[in-house]
Amino acid sequence: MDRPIFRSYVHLPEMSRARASKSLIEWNNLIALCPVSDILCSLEEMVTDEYSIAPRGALRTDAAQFAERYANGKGIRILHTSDLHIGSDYSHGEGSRRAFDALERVVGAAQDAQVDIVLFAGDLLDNNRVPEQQVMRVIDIMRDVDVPLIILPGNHDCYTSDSPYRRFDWTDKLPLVHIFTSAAGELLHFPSLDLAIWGRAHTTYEDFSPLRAIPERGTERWQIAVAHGHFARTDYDLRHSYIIRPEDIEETRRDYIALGHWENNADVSVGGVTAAYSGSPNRTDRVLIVGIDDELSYEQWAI
Ligand SMILES: [Mn+2]
Repeated sequence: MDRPIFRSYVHLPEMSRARASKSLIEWNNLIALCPVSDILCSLEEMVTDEYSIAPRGALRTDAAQFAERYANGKGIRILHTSDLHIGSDYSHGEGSRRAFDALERVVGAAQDAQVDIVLFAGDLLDNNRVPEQQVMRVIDIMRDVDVPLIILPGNHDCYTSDSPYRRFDWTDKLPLVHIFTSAAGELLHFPSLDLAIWGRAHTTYEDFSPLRAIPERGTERWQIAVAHGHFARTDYDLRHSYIIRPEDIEETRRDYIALGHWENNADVSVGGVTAAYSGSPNRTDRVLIVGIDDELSYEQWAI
């Protein structure tokens, strides 16, 4: 299989829908020659390019500048990232190397920004067959984080019976890790931060609506939800799985929705609800830092 030809179509950010359709037809001729995981990853990338929505806010490259804002010691900082796809071997076997490199830089950013929480909004792992050696390497890298690490299983690393989140003991070496495991949703409470975080794990490969019918806000001042799915702006988008409609976001009444599934950073705020895709740091070389003092905002952080 000549992968460079296959992937050449997915790196055209200006690709029109007509050209994308033509590419899809050409892809169909290649499908028999490609591992399914390659096709899924590349389709995700193309969809992301086609639906790219501009990120919001300035790109920070200076950690000190950010720290200054919180110099008074007040406020909460949360690092939001997603879609590292650890264990992916597409892209000439470079996928895993890039993903581990990105994970190390994410951990470095968490330390530099002195965040209170690190949030992975799905697809940290590329699939449920990621070997033990790679999972242990992930855990080893994460050991440098001394604040709560919250992991939402996405559609690639869904919490099935053979999930690496079940097969290996994450809490042994990461006492502050929390992995969402419930299809019904779970609410995590952080009393010292006056904050709650709600998340609903992907627990099967079947389709569902990640933000539909989420519970009312809790009693804490700040309410965040984390979800892994596809934001649909038009009926045309409804052909995708894991749909998040604009009204789903607005009806959460949360202060922030930390989204994953798209490879690019995108702001999809609706009404009074701030919502953003962090994008994959493997590709964007950035994470989002959510800052909460008297109000909530987020900034892109180059890593
Ligand atoms: Mn995904």
